[in-house]
Amino acid sequence: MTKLSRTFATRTSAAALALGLLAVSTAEAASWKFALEEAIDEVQGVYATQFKEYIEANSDNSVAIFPFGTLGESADVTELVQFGAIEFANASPGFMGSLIPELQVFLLPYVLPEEPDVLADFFATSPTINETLAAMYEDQMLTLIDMYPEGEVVMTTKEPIKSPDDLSGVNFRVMTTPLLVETYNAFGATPTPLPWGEVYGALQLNMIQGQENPMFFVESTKMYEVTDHITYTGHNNFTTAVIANGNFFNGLSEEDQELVRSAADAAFEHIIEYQQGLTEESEAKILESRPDMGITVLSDEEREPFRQAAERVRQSFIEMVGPSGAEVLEGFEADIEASRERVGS
Ligand code: 6CS
Repeated sequence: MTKLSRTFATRTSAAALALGLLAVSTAEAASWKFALEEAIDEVQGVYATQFKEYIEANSDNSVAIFPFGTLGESADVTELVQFGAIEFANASPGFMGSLIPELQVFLLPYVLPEEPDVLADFFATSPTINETLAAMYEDQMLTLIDMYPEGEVVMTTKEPIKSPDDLSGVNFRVMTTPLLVETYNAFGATPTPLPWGEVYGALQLNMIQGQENPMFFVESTKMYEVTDHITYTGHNNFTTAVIANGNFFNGLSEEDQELVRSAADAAFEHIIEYQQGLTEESEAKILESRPDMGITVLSDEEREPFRQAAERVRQSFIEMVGPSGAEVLEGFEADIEASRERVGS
């Protein structure tokens, strides 16, 4: 609905009120709740703001955004969507492996493409994501609305990391998905799954000595105050998903389903563009606040032992998830290849 027709709708509501028909009219305008795993000025907040603006500019519906913490941690907001207490949430695969084991494919090291344009094309077009995995969400009474990357993951630690040996004895925080425990075991660390809200304090108290996240998040959550070294290993890009309650979404009119899909498309385009240069800007801000922060980009040679460890993680994924995992991984890699050819990289 355009802005003009919204004005018209308001006038129609006034007329409906006069005729005693307001209940019918207001039932058409819905108010939806969207919970995030991040703050409003972080990547998920920027996406959700664009999504909200699109919905509100094109319909009578409205979206209320609940940033990280206001309704709980990642696990809490996923449950709220499952119960239908809220309509939308970010639910990153890093927290979803127990519910949908196949989603752990996103956590496999050195599988997602590093080139941003290939990555964006892959998320937008992959049948493995948008059909195979989407059907697995539906089995859990969830509708997959969108998936997008949030940036290259870096390790932040108290001591410099050049090789898996340097991770020996390091309690390394990971998100709660089981495959991340396999990954950091293979990388030589002692993996410690924790919800996000406990990470800063655990680093401060030296209960853990490392964690991984995209650079924008390292900057915005001030990880540079409680860790001293950043290492670019090139092993992954952070993926998030936007989910909706399945009954809610499937019960929407075709028009509203289309509205949500279009809002997600607009927000996807915006968030991909928004992230151009974000890692570099975030690194510069970190160095401004903490000029002595150690920053290391591992060379190809230095990445090699991590790549070899990744082979073992791949085997663990197939053993843990079974034939459906192997099928998803095969589809995933074929879709990445197709994106490479399409983008010409
Ligand atoms: O590491 C985490 O738990 C968090 N990282 C990001 C980039 N977003 C939300 C998530 O909770």
